[in-house]
Amino acid sequence: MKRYLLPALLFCLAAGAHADNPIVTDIFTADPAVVVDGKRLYLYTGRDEAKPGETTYKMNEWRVFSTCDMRSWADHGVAATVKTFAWAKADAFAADVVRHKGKYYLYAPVKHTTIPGFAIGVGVSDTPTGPFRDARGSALVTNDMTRETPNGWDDIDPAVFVDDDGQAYMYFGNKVLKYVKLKPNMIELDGPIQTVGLFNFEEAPWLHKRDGVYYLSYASGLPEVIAYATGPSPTGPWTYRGVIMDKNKVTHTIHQAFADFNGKSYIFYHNEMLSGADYRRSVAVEEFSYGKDGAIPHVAQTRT
Ligand code: FUB
Repeated sequence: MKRYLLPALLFCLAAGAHADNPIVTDIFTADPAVVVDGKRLYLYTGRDEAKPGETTYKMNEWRVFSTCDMRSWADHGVAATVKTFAWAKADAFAADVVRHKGKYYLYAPVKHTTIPGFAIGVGVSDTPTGPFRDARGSALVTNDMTRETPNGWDDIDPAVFVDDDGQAYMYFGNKVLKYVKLKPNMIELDGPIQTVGLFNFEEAPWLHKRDGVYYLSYASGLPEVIAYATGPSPTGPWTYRGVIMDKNKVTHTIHQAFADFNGKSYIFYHNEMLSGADYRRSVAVEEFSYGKDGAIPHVAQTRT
């Protein structure tokens, strides 16, 4: 049965396990991030606008969708664009959204107009669907050329985790994983940027906590697989736990996010199933169960 994608009508069909992949079929979506807020799960994605045959990312905006049953999805449209940040010029790469004290914060990597490479901006909104406005008027993290990677992608893929004590941490990076504490206002750094040694880290960090265990998942290698490590705190030390999902058939990236929702556990990711092309990706989701020891099992992609 096909999932229903509705223009922001917030009602639910019968509850049930998730149905078809990919979640969105009228545009190409990539880089999922999720927020569970009350009875709804909000899915944030980038949008791939590359034309057939193009071999670079064309990404200008972030979109938002929501569901109450993992079956019927509402399309809330554009949450933010590159133009949300007056200091940015291009490349709406993988963003993350967190809810904190009744507000929603979007952490977004974009190319800076004057500083080479990527920078990370923060948007804020009173609602999960946005639109988000620039919370600072300047980038939260800008490129420090002393730690720049050759492709200028050193500061991409922010993922923000707020621990039970209210302390927020932002993880980000390409090839080298970094993290930094955020101040309680969520829009300023609190202390120095630290680096983390993590086995075969490529990009797309995601931090979640379950039963007192911190799970740090990430895209590993190139083509990417989804791998993870666990630790006793948001800053580790991290123990490598293995591969969760194998590489895609065509798309060299995979970019995961996790959520527990309505008593079930889900992993979101992207692949090429709608287009067959690397730069025209689609977000998909799989349900899984943690092992008795808390391990995340190997998860296969479903293609129907
Ligand atoms: O979508 C552009 C980039 O590709 C993201 O920032 C990475 O995570 C990879 O998915």
